[in-house]
Amino acid sequence: MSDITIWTYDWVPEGPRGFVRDLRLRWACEESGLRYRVKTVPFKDRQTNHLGQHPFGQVPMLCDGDIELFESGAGLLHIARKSEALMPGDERQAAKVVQWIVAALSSVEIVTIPWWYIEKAGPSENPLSGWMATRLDQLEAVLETREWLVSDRFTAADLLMADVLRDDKICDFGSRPATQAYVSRAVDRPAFQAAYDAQMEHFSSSSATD
Ligand SMILES: N[C@@H](CCC(=O)N[C@@H](CS)C(=O)NCC(=O)O)C(=O)O
Repeated sequence: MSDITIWTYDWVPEGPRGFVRDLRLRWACEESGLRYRVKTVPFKDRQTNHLGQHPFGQVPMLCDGDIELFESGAGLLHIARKSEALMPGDERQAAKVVQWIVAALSSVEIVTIPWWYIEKAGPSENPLSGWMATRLDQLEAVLETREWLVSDRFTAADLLMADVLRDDKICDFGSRPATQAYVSRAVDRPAFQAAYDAQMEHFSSSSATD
């Protein structure tokens, strides 16, 4: 019996809906067949209002019984360890899943997020475009050789890597057919669609505002 609670904001503006990182945890629960409930902290005054749960005032947080975690990667790993659906039982394959989860966060997202913010800010030359292109080309070379990152099947590593890459600005920056097909395969999964729809419904039905 699962006792998982995913914490997110009570409301966010329309722009980030569908991309708030509680979606990573919702998606992981959906893939694993684990039931979860959602609780919220106010978006308003977020910098200070839940520092007891998250030292940076962000979301998501995850509770499972008496385990309390912040950081979507930590929450994802916790959920993934509960089921073979996201984490292979074989120790070597599981280590590779952890490796690619860390890579998604600290080698790919570390480039995509600042690049995305600069790109969104305006028409001037984005100083991170060279770094971004190199990193995405390197990943493209990997994805040209395999359908999924580890074990010839979808794992938590793909969940996170695809979530890092799935924004249109990122996915459409240059032509990388293997990466684009990889992201499509991931987001076409029913578990992603269920998680996405649940997040959209959560924010659109909220009566809270900024
Ligand atoms: N490294 C963190 C990043 C968390 C993060 O950026 N959360 C966003 C929502 S997706 C947030 O809370 N933004 C509000 C803010 O930073 O004030 C994680 O992966 O959990």
